[in-house]
Amino acid sequence: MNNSKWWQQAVIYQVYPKSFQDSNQDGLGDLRGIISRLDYIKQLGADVIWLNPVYKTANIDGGYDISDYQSINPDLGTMSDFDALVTEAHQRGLKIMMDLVVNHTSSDHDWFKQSRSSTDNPYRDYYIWRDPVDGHEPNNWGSFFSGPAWTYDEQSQQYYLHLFAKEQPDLNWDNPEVRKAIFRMMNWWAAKGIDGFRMDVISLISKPNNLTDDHAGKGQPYEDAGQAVANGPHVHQYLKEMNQEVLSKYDWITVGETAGVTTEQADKYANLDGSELNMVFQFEHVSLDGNVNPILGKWSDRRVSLVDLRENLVKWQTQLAGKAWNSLYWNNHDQPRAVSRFGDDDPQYRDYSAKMLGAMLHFMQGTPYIYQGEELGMTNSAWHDLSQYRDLESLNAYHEFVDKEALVSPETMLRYLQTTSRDNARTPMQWDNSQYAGFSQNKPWLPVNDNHTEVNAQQQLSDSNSVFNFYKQLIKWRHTLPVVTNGTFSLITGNEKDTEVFAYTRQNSDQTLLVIANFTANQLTRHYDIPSDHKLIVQNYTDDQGSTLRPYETKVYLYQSTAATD
Ligand code: TEU
Repeated sequence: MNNSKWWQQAVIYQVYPKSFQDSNQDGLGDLRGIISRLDYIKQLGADVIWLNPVYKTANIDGGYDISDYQSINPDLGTMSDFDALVTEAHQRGLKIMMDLVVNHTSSDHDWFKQSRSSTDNPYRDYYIWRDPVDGHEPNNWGSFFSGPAWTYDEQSQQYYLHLFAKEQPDLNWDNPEVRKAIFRMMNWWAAKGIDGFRMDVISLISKPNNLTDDHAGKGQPYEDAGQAVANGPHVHQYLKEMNQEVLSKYDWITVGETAGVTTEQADKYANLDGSELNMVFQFEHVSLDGNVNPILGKWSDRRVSLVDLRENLVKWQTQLAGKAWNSLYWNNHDQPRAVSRFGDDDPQYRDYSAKMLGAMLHFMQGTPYIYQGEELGMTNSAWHDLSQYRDLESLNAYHEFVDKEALVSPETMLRYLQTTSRDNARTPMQWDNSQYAGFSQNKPWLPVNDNHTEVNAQQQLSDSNSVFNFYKQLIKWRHTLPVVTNGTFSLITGNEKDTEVFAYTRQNSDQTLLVIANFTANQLTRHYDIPSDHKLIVQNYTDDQGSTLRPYETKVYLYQSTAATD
């Protein structure tokens, strides 16, 4: 018996619409393109599609700068295409989760145009305006996308706050009218039949009471405002209000993108009592390789050690157990490709390590996310030229650290972009080995990865040993074995110090899973107690060599819990 909620047993497939499938041959992915690939997502076995923003946008930040919440970006299609997508998805038993971006709007949104038009406009208080202090910005906060988090408006002689680009002004959630307008908009989408929301930077919506200087320690030129703003004084009040006004009315999936959240805070955002959201989507395990230099922040080419990675993952597994719910992911549209970052994208090990990472993640507790192309083992783009990049975060960082401040050499920064840029994940989906990978017949907006001739869906669908078919199995096990959802997580005794292998169990009163993952290209020997009545349900080599673990080998054993506890 599995008493879990549907979204605890579900697997999410994330679609970045601009890079998934082009149907009208303009080099940009679109909604009709997604419709044409629904059977592929269904074949994989995922339950929910998370769509990155599809709304009207000024297109400064990949659609995260919305100029109208209730219309569709014409580059992607029309509202009737969107309705068709929902209908076609539902016909196949797939759900649609939209992106909700309400920490900020685009500066092209009508609310902001009104707001900046004069200090007494009724929309003035929809955003966060402050007088200059000594002729400068009101405080020392920096934008996540470089430079100050404040921009001066000549006409009204005040600064407005933008934690991201200056074209992404922050909404003032302390204004009840703002909250009402957002909740109204969410209910409007509900009436269109969507199945939930992933909420962009929702942990940042409630700003500290007095917007005083931050002392995070980054130093010059502007401080990282993330910690100062995350989990602000009213965030839980506002989410409870959202829950009452909107979420509680629907059987939705609701995911809070919660940068800067701790496990204690997660108990509030994603408490199993259902008072706020279903689950958090947090960043700790994907932040461990950054911050080598606080000024450079995420920009580095360091690899995280298995010991640090495991310690973090285990913390989230054990501290949320029975209280709150977490998302499981290796990559998304903001993060480098999983196999390049945590595995080995050398053709010799690419498939083995992609499968190993998949198994390791999918048997943990939480709701797993597969980012488009991960199920094929798609890799980072490995570009050598700045002109190939489009992402504003990457371009701004290059200009700040190389051109303006001369902190790093062009070669070093290009290497950091190769490992860390968001564009690594945004290259077009690799459907086949044709010139533009079956994504489009015309030159795509971002270059296709050269390795699409080897790494593509067409090849993998016909190969029973492919990464795609391995992921399909992982999803099938989650759907059939309750222990994957509800089992207690435990690290194998002694594993916390192992620098090469991650080994854990999941156990409920009926069954136990033992998951073993070799994180290295070395052949290793490890002895684990495995009852004789076991079944080997998942493996990425064709035979079982007992205590010998080959490069990136992963094995998942299933056995009766009674045998394990004897
Ligand atoms: O990202 C939030 C966020 O925390 C980013 O700063 C993230 O850490 C960074 O992009 C990683 O390099 C969300 C969206 O996922 C992202 O695409 C948007 O650009 C951002 O919010 C602003 O809406």
